[in-house]
Amino acid sequence: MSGSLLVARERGIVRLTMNRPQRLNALTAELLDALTEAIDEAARDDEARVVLVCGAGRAFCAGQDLGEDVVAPGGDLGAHVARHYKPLVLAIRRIGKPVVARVNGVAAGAGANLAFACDIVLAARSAQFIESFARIGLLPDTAGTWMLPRLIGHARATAVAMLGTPLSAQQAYEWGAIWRVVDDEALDAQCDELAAALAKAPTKALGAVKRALSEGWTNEIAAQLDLETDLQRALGASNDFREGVDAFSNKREPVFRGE
Ligand code: T3D
Repeated sequence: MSGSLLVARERGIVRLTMNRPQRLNALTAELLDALTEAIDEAARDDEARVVLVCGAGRAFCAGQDLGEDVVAPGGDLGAHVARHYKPLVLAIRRIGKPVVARVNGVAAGAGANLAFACDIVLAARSAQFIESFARIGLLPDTAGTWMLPRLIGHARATAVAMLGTPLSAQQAYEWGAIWRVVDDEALDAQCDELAAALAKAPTKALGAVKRALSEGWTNEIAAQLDLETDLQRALGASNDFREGVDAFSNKREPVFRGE
C-alpha cells in the first residue's frame, strides 16, 4: 500500500482504491507506479482471482495530475507516458485475470482511458467519461486511441477525442463502451456481486477469454483459430474443466479453484 493507493485483498478479490479524493484521484507518477505494481503482484498471486479498480470520494479519476512537475514547461511528456502509463495499461491487458473498473463519478483524460482499458466497466448513473485531452492540447493516451475506436467505432471515437464532449454513463453504455450502468446507490452492491462471481469463476478460462478476445483484434482468422485451439487444449487439461464437467454430470454447483 502506498499513500495514494489502498490495496485490500479478500476472498480472491484484490481491491485497488485510488486515494487522492481532494484531487479527484488525479494520477501522479507514484500512484501510476503503485497501480502497476499492485496489478503485477495480483498476476503472480494464485489467491488473487479478480482485480477491482476504484476511486475514493466523488470521482473515479481525473487523469494526469496537472500540478505535477512534468506538466510544467520543459517537462518531457513522452518520457513520462512511456515510463508510467504504458506499463500500467500493459499490466491491465496482460494479467490473465479479470480487471473490473468501478466508475463511481467522473473519469477524465487518462482516468477515462484507464477505465476503458479494464475488462469490465460498471458505472454509476451519475458518472461521466471525458476525453478531456484536446481541451488542454493533447491526444488521448493510456491506449485511448487504440481502445476507443474498437469500443465505440472510428466516427464516434474521432468526435469524442476531438471535442472532449462528456459522455454520460448511459451514453457510454448505449455505445458499447462499458458493461453496465446502475443507480448510484446500487453501485457498491453490484460491484461486490460481480467481483465475487468472477472470483469464483474458472480463472484460467477467463484469462484465456481475455487473451483470445484481445488478440482477435489484430489476428487473421486462421491465427485466431490456432490460438483458440492452443488455449482450449490447455484448458482441457485444467482442474477447473474437470470440476465443471463433474459438477454438470452430478447436477451440482461447480467449485472452481482457478487451477
Ligand atoms: O505525461 C503526461 O502528463 C501526459 C499525460 C496526460 C494524461 C491526461 O490525463 S491529460 C488530462 C488531464 N485531466 C484533465 O484535463 C481533467 C482536469 N479536470 C477537470 O476537467 C475537472 O476537474 C473535472 C471535469 C474532472 C471535474 O470537474 P469538477 O467541477 O467536478 O471538479 P473541480 O472543481 O474541477 O476539481 C476538484 C478539485 O480537483 C480541484 O481542486 P481545488 O480547486 O478544489 O483545489 C481541481 O483543481 C482538482 N483537480 C481536478 N482534476 C485535476 C485536479 N488536480 C490536478 N490534476 C487534475 N487532473
